[in-house]
Amino acid sequence: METTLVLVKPDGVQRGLVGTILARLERKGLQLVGLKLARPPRALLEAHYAVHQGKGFYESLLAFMGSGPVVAVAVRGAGAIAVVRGLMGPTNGAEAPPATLRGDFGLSRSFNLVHGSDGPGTAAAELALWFPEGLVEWEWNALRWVYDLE
Ligand code: IDP
Ligand code: MG
Repeated sequence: METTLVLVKPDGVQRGLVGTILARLERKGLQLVGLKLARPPRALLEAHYAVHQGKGFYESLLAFMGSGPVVAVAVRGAGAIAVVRGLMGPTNGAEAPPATLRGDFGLSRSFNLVHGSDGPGTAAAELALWFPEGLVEWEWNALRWVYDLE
């Protein structure tokens, strides 16, 4: 099982899409193992987006991400990193296909509602950044209906 970080960005919180986004994750068959509403400090956002430092959109990205609360979600499942990226759709909402979160709810490249870790290394690093207290471990009884366990 993989665990990955999802953020509902400030635009998603402002637009009242937190429940919709959480519902998509849950309905897909991902287990929630971390969930919080947070107002991220600048230092956290700098660490989270270190890979984009120096790019033209970096400062506006940090300003946007610090403009209001975000919802941090840790989800677990088989191939969860790629599954979440698929549910999100590509970066630009105008290009994201229907039935993806970005495709269904936005038209912007900057304000694109969700973040999802892009690989095992970034998932581990981002989970440690956003959930330094650790995740919530629990026995998930729906597992046998979502996966082929044999
Ligand atoms: P991703 O979120 O789909 O992984 P990244 O390339 O990692 O996309 O970019 C991180 C975030 O930075 C994007 O989700 C978006 O909010 C913002 N961003 C990326 N590219 C641009 C751009 O060209 N203009 C403005 N904002 C951008
Ligand atoms: Mg990215």
